Amino acid sequence: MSIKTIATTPFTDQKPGTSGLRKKVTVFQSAHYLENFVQAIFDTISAPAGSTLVLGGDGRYYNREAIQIILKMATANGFGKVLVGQGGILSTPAASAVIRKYSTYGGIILSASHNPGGPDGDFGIKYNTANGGPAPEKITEAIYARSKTLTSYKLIEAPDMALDQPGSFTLGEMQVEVIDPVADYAELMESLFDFAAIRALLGGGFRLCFGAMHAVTGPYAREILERRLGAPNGSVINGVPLPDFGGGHPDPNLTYAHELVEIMYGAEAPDFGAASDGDGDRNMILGRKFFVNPSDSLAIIAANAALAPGYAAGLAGVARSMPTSAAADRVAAKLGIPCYETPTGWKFFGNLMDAGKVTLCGEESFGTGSSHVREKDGLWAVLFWLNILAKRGLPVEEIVYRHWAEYGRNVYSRHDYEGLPSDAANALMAHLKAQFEALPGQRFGSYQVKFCDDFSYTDPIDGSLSTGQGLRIGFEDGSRIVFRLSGTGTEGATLRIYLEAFEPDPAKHGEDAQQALAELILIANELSELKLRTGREQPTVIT
Ligand code: VG1
Ligand code: CO
Repeated sequence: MSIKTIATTPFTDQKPGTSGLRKKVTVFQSAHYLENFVQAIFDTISAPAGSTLVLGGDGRYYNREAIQIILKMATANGFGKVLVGQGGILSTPAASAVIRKYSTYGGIILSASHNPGGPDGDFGIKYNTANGGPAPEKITEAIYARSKTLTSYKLIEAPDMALDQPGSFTLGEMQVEVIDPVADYAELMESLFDFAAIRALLGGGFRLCFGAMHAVTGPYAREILERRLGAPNGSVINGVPLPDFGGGHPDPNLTYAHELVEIMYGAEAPDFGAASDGDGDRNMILGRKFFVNPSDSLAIIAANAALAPGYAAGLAGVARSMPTSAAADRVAAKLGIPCYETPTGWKFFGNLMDAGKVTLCGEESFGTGSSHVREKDGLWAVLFWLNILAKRGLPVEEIVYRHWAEYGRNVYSRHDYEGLPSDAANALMAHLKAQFEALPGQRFGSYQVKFCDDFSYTDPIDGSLSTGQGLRIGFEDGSRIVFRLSGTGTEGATLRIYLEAFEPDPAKHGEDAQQALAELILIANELSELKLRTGREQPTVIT
């Protein structure tokens, strides 16, 4: 099998966003598009000859084809071995676990996460480094720079490989090892949580429902929740991964995970509900007729961490993305550990975890995780909650209310406006920024502006600076509004408005978040001239 060098012309739009490069499937299918980006990765990382790579994806449409192409390119580029998930499948956290366990040079994850899939849906590709985490900005920027100058890529001509059975094969000089995508991950979970206690809980009449949304977590959830922990068969719904996620939007929130939400808010609702996204790194936690806000979930996990064997020794620190509520900060303060505030996206947590500064990390966007891997981890969060529930013997809702009673409640909501014209969204952000000098000191109803800024972050470990990470308007009483444009969409722009207010009074903790935040919502809409500029009356998704 000879190595071919294929001439190509560079693309100008291969700039990775919040989490890798995401485009329509049709874009990735166009001539040389995937190949160029993969070659840009290989050129940038310059792995020594013979290095090992991990490869897998969330099973979405085009996953199988892309895996075959990348294998042929990996051998032509001198890799010695690729660990590929059976059928081309690896959830994002499982890929991170495999990179770490086998000390590989890095890994390529094929996923557009929570974005819809199918022939007209989205596809994505992401490079993770040897620590198992998403490549930091300096690497993604270098990949982008390389993609703009590339004139050729390398691959071998060979028949497609059979990847549906475990085994070891050769492709050119390279070894391809097809691995069980679940085994290593499940073993890691067993080492962190009290499986015996969870098994006892599930054997004692406690009922759960896990919505896998026809995405990658189905096989993981079945193995761990049903087979290893003894939840009755059928506890995992929509557990068969499908290339188009059954036509759904694999985003575990109250809007898109509606099937699970109907079960959890219906008659005879189970005690615990959870869902995960396309690539298995997000989680939504529900009690019976009760939604746990992801920012609260992070704080509650931090406060109860010692109940899980893997965390009994204590937490080094916690980190949250800037738009995530400060609920975790309050827990950190009480525990006497540091709390870091990073830009949105898991790639900013990696250095803190590698340096041993933090154990738990979280994002308001249904992302929670710890230093057991370097990605957020959906099923891990579900198991953490089950571990807490098993040890405390209280309903989900009661755990949340008791937490608020102890720490106060950071009332929180995110309003997403999806599919806006990019020009309108950019103009809205510019309009907000233009008011920044005049706003401090101004009063709006019961709120007085304390500060405004465009969030920037200096990494405390390597000193790298990231600017333009979201517009913040902070008020004197600690409430705040944050505006950000999404970096994961593939069509137009998505505006995210994050709203947060602190409520110390337990008598008011039962209030609906939208009501409690109503005044802030109005201020946000007015300051941004939202309706005028976008024509929208209502958000697409409210969390
Ligand atoms: C969104 C979330 C962010 C998350 C990212 C990737 O990014 O807000 O918190 O890290 O998705 O998650 P954005 O730029 O659209 O706001 V996933 O599950 O797509 O890997
Ligand atoms: Co995801």
